[in-house]
Amino acid sequence: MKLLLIHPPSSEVYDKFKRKSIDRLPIGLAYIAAAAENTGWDVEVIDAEAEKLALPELVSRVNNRKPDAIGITCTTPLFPISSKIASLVKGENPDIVTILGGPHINALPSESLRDCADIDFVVFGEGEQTFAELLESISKGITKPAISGIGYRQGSKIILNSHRNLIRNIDSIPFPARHKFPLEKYHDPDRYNEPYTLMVSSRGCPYNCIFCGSSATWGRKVRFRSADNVLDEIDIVVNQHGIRNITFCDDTFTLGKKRVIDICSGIAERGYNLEFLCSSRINTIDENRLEALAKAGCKELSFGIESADEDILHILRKNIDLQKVIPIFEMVKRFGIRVHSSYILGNPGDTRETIEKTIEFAIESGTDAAQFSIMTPYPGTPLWNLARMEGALKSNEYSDYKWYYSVVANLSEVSDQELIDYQREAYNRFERAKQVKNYRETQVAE
Ligand code: B12
Ligand code: SF4
Repeated sequence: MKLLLIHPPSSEVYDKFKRKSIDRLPIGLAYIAAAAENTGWDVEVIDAEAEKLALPELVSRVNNRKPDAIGITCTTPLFPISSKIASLVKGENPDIVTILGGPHINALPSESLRDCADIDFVVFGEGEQTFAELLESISKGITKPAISGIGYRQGSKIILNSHRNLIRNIDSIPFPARHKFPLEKYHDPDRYNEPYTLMVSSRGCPYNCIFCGSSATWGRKVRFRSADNVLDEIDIVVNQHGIRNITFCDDTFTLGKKRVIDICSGIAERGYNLEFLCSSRINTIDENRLEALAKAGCKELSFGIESADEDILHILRKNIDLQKVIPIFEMVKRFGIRVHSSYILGNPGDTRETIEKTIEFAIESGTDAAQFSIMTPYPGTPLWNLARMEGALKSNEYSDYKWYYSVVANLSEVSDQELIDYQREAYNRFERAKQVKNYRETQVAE
């Protein structure tokens, strides 16, 4: 049996907003590919984003390959295009089984089936075991599989099976099937070393920020891979794929001090000569971890700060101490590691004053790079529930859920247009301030 896995072309959604395309390994799909390979299905992948395929070209490629089933991964802004792919494929060949998975489906499984009649199955939650079982059922011709973690349609009724328990020991999960993906097409937007890949060393986050969609997939408990298991995967990516640069896309890579230090010491001892980026939090970093990270080749740490207003941070349940942010940034930089930090504009309760304060904070904080997003209530988050309760959801068009230059629900005290202007202005002001600072530094050096 033949399976085709698809990473949809997100540039169709993002190009309008002049965002760079996202040429990165779709790592969830790579895990799914590995799980599918173990079932004996013949697995192929089309990364339409990396290959810059427009929809007609993608669909004709699918038709040429004549798969028995296709699996598409999607976040919320990519749900419309993913559904469209399912419909176009079905339109040409109704026998192809269409399966959708990914963060949007994890949050809204039955709504996704309702929203697109051409999706045969949704897989929600941690996907590996569910997908492997579903493929087995499909190859046996079972039309109503009794498998937890799936949904499907029976006549006009939508059937949602029970939720699947998370895999207890995540060391047991097969490594992502990178050999199926066009690794040479993936680029690190910050242009550190290449070849470049993504890796995940833990699943989940114990925090509770109201805007975050992570728990819709992973719950509130973190499961860590052992340092040895992570190092085994690094061994493969370095020695088989020649990788020189990794982004660890854990929710918070620096959680669990001993494990972080063990992974970093392992990287340093093995002399991989790697560069890597990872995420942190103001309360999960210290000198010991920084020393280990720097020795192992960490070039950048990213921090979610979100707002420079204590009350707003409280509303967001961010649980960080604002007073510690600048001293921590300074400490990180002392170890030769760049700081990236992200901020949200248009939070519940945000006013012109709090937004100004946030932008000024980002400029003054010493962060090397900053991301300013417009508050977006992703399905399944407490923020989404709040926006719905307040009747504030303006758009049912999921391609608008992208943080950039569009306002899906405005719970702040400033207008939509002002938020969009503030986002542009925040980037401009941040860049201008950086240029001035760099200029001053070169003058002093000369
Ligand atoms: C790293 C990351 C990124 C990276 C790289 C993503 C990549 N190439 O994989 C970058 C920076 C590019 C990125 C971009 C965006 N991201 Co992001 N990202 C993450 C993050 C932190 C980790 C993703 C990850 O590694 N997951 C690990 C893998 C194993 O999990 P997974 O992809 O969910 O896959 C599992 C299941 O979902 C399922 N599955 C997935 N695909 C499929 C397909 C099939 C067929 C099946 C059966 C199952 C299945 O099985 C997988 C294995 O168990 C998550 C937070 C999180 N912890 O999930 C946010 C997250 C996924 N991102 C989010 C968002 C919003 C975005 C952006 C929209 C932001 C923006 N405005 O630009 C874009 C969208 C990009 C796109 N093309 O869709 C939201 C998604 C919410 C939602 N409902 O859509 C999350 C949850 C973060 C949040 N704070 O809410 N992201
Ligand atoms: S935003 Fe970061 S810290 Fe907050 S819950 Fe999500 S992953 Fe955890």
